[in-house]
Amino acid sequence: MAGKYHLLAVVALGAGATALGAAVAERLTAADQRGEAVIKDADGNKVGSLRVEERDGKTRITVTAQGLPPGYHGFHIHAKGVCDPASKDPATGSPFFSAGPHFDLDSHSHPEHSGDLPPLLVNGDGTGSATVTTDRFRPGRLFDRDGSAIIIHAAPDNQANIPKRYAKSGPDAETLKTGDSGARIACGVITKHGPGRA
Ligand SMILES: [Cu+2]
Repeated sequence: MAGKYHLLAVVALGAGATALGAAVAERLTAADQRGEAVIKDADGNKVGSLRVEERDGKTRITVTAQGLPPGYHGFHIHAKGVCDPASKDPATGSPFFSAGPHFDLDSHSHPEHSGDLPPLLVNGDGTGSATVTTDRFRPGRLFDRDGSAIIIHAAPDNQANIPKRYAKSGPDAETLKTGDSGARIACGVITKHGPGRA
């Protein structure tokens, strides 16, 4: 009889451990699907923050910014999680060249890159905020080996919308890469939201 109870206890303990393991795995998975970034300008001043999370099977991106020039700014996720203001684009001199091209899970053109987002509108007082949902990637895809970064550009993003009356052959290669958003004025490395920081 005693042996039977012992066996039951072991089975119950085993089930408990499995449930605990599943709960931990679930939490880690949820954490894998959340990211955040502190956005800084080329002088190292904090100009914003970003949150990335999974919501209803889509990716929700929330940004708040301050201290930026008013107007529309190209706003994209770029392919590498390196925000080095001293890394200059050899063609344009723009800082944060280190963040690489637009984040893309395939080989799309602008504005179909996975990381292409609506432009960020900055108000007269230098603040801006937006919440965007996208189904072009899951948050976990941002945490590949070389990471990813959010970039705010100096100029509006033309979304490669170049009417035929301006360019008979359509947008050129540069426009299809960048949307002519100009220099990179702010950058934030997107890091995984750590477990226990929920
Ligand atoms: Cu960009």
